[in-house]
Amino acid sequence: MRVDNSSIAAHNEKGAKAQQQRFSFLQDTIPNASAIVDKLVAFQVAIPSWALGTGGTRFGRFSEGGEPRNLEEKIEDVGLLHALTGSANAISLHIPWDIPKDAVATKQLAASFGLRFDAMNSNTFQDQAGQALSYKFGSMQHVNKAVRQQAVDHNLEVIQYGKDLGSQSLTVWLSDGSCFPGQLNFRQAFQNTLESLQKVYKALPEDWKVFVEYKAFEPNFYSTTVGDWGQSYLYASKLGPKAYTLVDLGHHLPNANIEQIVALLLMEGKLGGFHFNDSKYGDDDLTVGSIKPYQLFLIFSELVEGMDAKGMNHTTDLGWMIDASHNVKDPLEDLLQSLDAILIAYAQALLVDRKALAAAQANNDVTTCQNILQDAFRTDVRGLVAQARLKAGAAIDPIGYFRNNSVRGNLIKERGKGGVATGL
Ligand code: PSV
Ligand code: MN
Repeated sequence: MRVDNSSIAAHNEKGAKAQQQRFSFLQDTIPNASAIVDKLVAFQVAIPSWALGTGGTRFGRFSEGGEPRNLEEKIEDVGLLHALTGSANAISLHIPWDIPKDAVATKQLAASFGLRFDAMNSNTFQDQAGQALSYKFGSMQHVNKAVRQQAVDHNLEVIQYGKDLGSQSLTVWLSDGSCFPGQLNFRQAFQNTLESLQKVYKALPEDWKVFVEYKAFEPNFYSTTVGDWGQSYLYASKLGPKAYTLVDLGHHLPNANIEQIVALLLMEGKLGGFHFNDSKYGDDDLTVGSIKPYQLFLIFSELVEGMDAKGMNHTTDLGWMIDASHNVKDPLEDLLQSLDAILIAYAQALLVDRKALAAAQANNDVTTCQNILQDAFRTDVRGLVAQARLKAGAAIDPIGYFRNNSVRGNLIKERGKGGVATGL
């Protein structure tokens, strides 16, 4: 299903007057409102191919209907998100869930929606049908060299798929670890993993990056071999300049100060990419900004400050991606909400008066420091985000469009009620 421009124009016409009033108020109250809108227009977030169907838990899965049945339909869905928001111009594939049968045609289809291929994701956390050796006791950390080599070979294959599609990065998330004390020799597991990653790193094309994603626990519950940012940073440093740490917001122990982690990784030039989501308890994969919006803002505040300090391009110098799952919401509506939350937090971070904050910090004026951040956070920037969408030719109110135009209903008509998209 393709969204035609005229239906977006009709939608925007209805909301135009209210938006104009909202934006002109913001222009009066925020000195750099138009410059912020331009930054919002430029900002793009990749959508994971595995988040387009309804997620589930080990207890059950409740399909929304009209889920994409193949890679082509997943690309269509991301095209739809991009048409409605103007801020989702890439798709990130997980192999082997989404192997392109014909890379040229797949690339062409994506391009017809204005999409490119973001990071490629390997999967050595599940056994596949016909696979020679099992990952039950890990992949790159495994005590058996042949299993480690199988995991390396899989990653090389993923790089090849990515090269064919024009991707320029590989994300490696390993579920490797142990469930009980004594099960693993930690140093050996680390060294095996490092050696395996080094083989993958060697095969990386010149203009590619590899992101080493960490996660505190699950599916292993005693130790994880890439368990936190320190371990990821160790691997990334030992691997070389094309290796970076990837921060998935849900992969920390409760109450971790993610904004501080981000600030330091950025300072060291080792922050590579992001997986946005939100959580209450663990790796809940909830809608971005739905539980801890202030934390999301604080993270963006560090990102903006840290990237500006290094003269980095906000849009292109880090890999931005959503990694969420939806048990009780329409996946497309959920992704629209996530994209909105990301842009809101980014816009608020752009509002922070950096000079005043630095001065207050230098004076140990704690009250003013807090007020400066909270002033920005408490500013209603939704009119700026809507203005950016309008400027990009997208919908002022994407969820309003989605509902008024019965998008899910049309997808169900087209694809059927019972389909279940591949993924977790
Ligand atoms: C693991 O929990 C993770 O965050 C990794 O990024 C995986 O690739 C993805 O989720 C799989 O669902
Ligand atoms: Mn992730």
